[in-house]
Amino acid sequence: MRTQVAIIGAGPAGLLLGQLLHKAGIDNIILEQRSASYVLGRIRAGVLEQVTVDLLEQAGAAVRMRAEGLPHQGIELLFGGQRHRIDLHGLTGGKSVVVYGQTEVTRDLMEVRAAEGLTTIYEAAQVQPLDFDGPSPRVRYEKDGQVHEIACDFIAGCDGFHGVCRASVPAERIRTFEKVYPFGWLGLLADTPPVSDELIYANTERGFALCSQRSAQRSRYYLQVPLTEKAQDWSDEAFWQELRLRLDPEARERLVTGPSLEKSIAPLRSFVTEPMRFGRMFLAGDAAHIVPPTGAKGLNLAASDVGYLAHALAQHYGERSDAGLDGYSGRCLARIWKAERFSWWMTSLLHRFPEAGAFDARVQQAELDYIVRSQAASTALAENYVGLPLA
Ligand code: RFL
Ligand code: PHB
Repeated sequence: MRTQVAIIGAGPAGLLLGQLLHKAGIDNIILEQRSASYVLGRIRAGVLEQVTVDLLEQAGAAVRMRAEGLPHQGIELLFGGQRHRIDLHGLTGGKSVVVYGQTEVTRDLMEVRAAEGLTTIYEAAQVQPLDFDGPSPRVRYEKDGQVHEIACDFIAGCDGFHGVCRASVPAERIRTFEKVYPFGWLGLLADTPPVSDELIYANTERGFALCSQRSAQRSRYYLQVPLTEKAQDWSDEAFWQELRLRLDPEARERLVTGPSLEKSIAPLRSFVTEPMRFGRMFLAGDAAHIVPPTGAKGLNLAASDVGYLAHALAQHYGERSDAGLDGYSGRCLARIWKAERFSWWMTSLLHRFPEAGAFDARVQQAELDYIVRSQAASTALAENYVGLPLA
């Protein structure tokens, strides 16, 4: 088998890249180790920046998002028992975000890919990128007990944090930066109306909480928990009780509870790989970087990486210029580090850190109070939250 670009991983990065390349007339094959239904079962991100929305439009995968996505013009910060609105729209000259689940983005991309008749090989085992330093890279994999190889011009490593692409690079050619946080997020999805029209980010003495949503009838909530906790030890009732304790009285009153559709714990981590190109292999999305979810940036960074990569590959094939490919790492990393900074900052601002003392708690409260009272400070939060422009 031969293709121009072999894409490893059918998460949002791989699927969006495949579609953007197809629109540019570049053929590609996606290899995914899991089944399509497994990929769709992972409940993750919920907030899309305008840059991501635009790329989904460009990919021809935005019809349902336009109809069902919920535009949000503000978020609420809850601290000291009170909620304060950050007017994203007003502070950024009219920008907003769209609340639309990663599951739905993935489903839409899978559907357009299938409708175009493009090849995705699910349940591919032992996937291995080979010879990416030379002119003729290959990807080897096993399917139904048989070994296959795909010859290609380029490999796109869109295989997430635990993928094989980054792991295939010799250690001396890669530099990583990492920060692990001493807590995780316990998430719960339920078919109940959201407690508020807008997302609530809560800093409380009992820890962080986030009230998010997927639709007018489906809510997504998160609680900061110690890393020692296990999702199966949390009954739905225990989750709702703890959430109530982290809300303000009005929200507590309005909270509608119900049986969970999903409950899981995600650890929080900041992680960056430099560079993101190794010969003819390019890393994109969580394969190259991780942010803690507090800034809602992970999926959006995956989208902007593949936006840059698709553009660079189109330049390579269309204009015979490698300027975009040569500049890929630098261009991505400039944007990634700003999102890393914002996500780390939002995490530090809103969570309880086990080692923090009374002084740190007062400083955190003072910073929150400053943010909601100062137009300059709330503008800085708003412009990062809606997403910095593409360079
Ligand atoms: P993914 O989604 O992990 O997809 C990688 C795919 O590669 C496959 N794979 C392999 N395939 C073949 N061979 C191998 N050896 C392979 N190894 C792995 C995997 O099976 C998988 O299908 O990475 P991608 O595409 O880069 O997408 C990144 C996003 O999924 C991630 O950044 C976001 O979900 C992060 N995130 C959020 N991002 C936002 O922008 N806004 C949010 O509101 C937001 N909330 C979140 C989040 C992540 C969370 N968790 C659980 C980590 C909330 C949570 C709780
Ligand atoms: C979500 O809805 O899953 C979500 C929303 C905002 C975040 C993180 C996750 O910051």
